[in-house]
Amino acid sequence: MSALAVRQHSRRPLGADVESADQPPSTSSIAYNGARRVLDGNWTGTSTVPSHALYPHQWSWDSAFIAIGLRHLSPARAQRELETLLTAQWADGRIPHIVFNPTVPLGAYFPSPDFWRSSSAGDLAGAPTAVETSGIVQPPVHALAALLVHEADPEVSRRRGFLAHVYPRLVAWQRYLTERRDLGGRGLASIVHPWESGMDNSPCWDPPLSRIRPADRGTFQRADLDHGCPADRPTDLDYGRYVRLATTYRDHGYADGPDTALFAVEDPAMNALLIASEHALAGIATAIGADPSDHLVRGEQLTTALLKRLWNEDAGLFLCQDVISNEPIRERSVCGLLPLILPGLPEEVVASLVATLRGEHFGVGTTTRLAPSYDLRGAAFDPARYWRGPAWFNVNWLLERGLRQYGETATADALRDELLGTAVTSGFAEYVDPVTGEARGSRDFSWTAALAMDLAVRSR
Ligand code: 9WN
Repeated sequence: MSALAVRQHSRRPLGADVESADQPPSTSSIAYNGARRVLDGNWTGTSTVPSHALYPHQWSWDSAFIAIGLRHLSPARAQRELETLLTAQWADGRIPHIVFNPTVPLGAYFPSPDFWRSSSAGDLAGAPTAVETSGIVQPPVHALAALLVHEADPEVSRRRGFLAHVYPRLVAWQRYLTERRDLGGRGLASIVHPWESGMDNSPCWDPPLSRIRPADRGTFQRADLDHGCPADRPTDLDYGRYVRLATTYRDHGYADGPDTALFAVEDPAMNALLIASEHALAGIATAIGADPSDHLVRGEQLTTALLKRLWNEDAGLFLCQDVISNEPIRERSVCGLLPLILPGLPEEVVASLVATLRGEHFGVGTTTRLAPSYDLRGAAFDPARYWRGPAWFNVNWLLERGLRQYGETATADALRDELLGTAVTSGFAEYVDPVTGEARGSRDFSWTAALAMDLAVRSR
């Protein structure tokens, strides 16, 4: 079934059994019902795995996106998703990028808990002892998710004391990023590992990664190739470098500081999500009767720093900054378009971001169905390989939100329809070819389902 064939919208209730002799099911209904099947199948009882085969634990930014979709299915379950993640928060405020399920065999995913050794190696940084986690982080989508989840059913949220419970934890998380991760001293957070960006294999990380001596091949065993096609996944050389970086961070007790970091990059997407979540914290503070002003001030300060440090007028998007070499990374990645989700950007910046999204490098509305993760014209572009070209649903969901916020309604509507159609036709794929929509990576992927569910509900 093509995305076009399922693109009709009807006004029948979502979630209802949609087959009828006289009217074909709408895309929204098909997406909603399919998404519900995926989310129910990937639910463990306390949280949702991104994919049973490839990613059999709980992932940090996945859970935030998943909660955004789950709020339409069950607000209480969406709250539980975020609460479960927060039980693994470290005393220094960090939310680890993976929370390991102790019942899953060690060999099912690499790097496994015995690699990270969080409860011992992360002792000084305040890792929990009751649960094993990784020691790195992922983008902070959580406060945004928490606010949206609350708004889906404020009554259930109040009854469960949801916001009062998560607010101090989310504040600690955001402060970890703004205070301990400002490795460049420029008012922005740095990532210390490509996995922290969530866009793990982006060509943006190639220049800083090239300085890293890869771990010896015999010292680790990849698990991803047992489930994924090698052409869709990172190379062994990249993996060797990821392992070296993670090992070094662990062996320094997961301590943060400009002197110990082998890799430190200011990523515009990470910082944009940090700012969006700071605005969401202001909303949460207001909802629980706390003072939102500190969050609003920080949001503004961070936005000023983002514009001053990372905006690049010639490229028409925000560029990553290599904090160690003190050089901008001159690659066009979709991470440089994600600040479109921020409110109050200067008009000329918005116009330029929208033009770049539609232009020859990303082709939205012209040559691509969904925004690719990386420049169509870039030397490293590959439509199949993990974050080096394929389109991802979470990224495009964020872009849709940004476009809508700035009144680009027709482009936002078209992107929403492509997202819904492609989610269905790809079998809720982890990522897709941005031009053909062909499925890549794993299927029945949780955030693809959750965000399709969100768009299906909102498109009615
Ligand atoms: C490493 C779980 C995660 C996503 C990331 C995506 C991929 C892991 C991996 O899967 O990363 O964290 O093993 O490749 O890049 O964004 O959160 O879905």
